[in-house]
Amino acid sequence: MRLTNRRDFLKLLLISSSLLVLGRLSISEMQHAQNGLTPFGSWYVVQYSQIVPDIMLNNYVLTVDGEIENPLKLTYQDLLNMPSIEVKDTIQCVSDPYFLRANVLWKGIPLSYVIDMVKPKSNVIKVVGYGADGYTADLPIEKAKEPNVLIAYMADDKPLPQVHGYPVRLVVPGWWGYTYVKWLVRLHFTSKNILGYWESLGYPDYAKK
Ligand SMILES: Nc1nc2c(c(=O)[nH]1)N[C@H]1C(S)=C(S)[C@@H](COP(=O)(O)O)O[C@H]1N2
Ligand SMILES: [Mo]
Repeated sequence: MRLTNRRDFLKLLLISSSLLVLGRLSISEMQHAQNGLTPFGSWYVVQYSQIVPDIMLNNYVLTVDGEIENPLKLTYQDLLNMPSIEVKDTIQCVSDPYFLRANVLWKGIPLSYVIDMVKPKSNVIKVVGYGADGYTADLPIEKAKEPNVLIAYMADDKPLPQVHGYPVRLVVPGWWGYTYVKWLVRLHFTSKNILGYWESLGYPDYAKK
């Protein structure tokens, strides 16, 4: 009698712990429903400060400066007029890559297109992205030139949600989320080994997942 109870108790334990595991799986399955995309607007949010910039499209300017031949100030409309591509990608935060992740169909301008326009000097080694919240992340110039690295303004065919960087963010497929600068307002080309916010705190500068 006692033994049976104990067995039942163990069974119960086993069942409840497997339910816990199922519970964990079903969250991630929910996230990866429909074309493998995370339901729009339900992705994780990570930001280093409390500030969520509220950028008006009329005021938006992307400054492209540094050691380049043709510095630029691009309006939102300028960006819309440039050739765009779509890239399906998984954005993942380095601090909890299993849960802090989302599958997104991004649309934007290949960063390489803007690099060709501005003509970096031959000694440039990095592009530093600045967010309107003061955040920064750096990319080695070779990574920045890869064809699927985007200056993105759409996610799943809709404008970016405000918390995810509206109106414009970087998208760096294959690299950790901290390189995906939200509320992107400046791209700075440099021959110096500048480190971004998380890179300067010890996260890999070569942020390949
Ligand atoms: N401007 C800005 N961009 C940022 C951050 C930030 O704090 N400020 N956090 C980065 C980090 S650590 C991650 S994981 C992703 C999270 O993007 P999401 O909130 O759209 O999921 O944004 C990155 N881009
Ligand atoms: Mo992150």
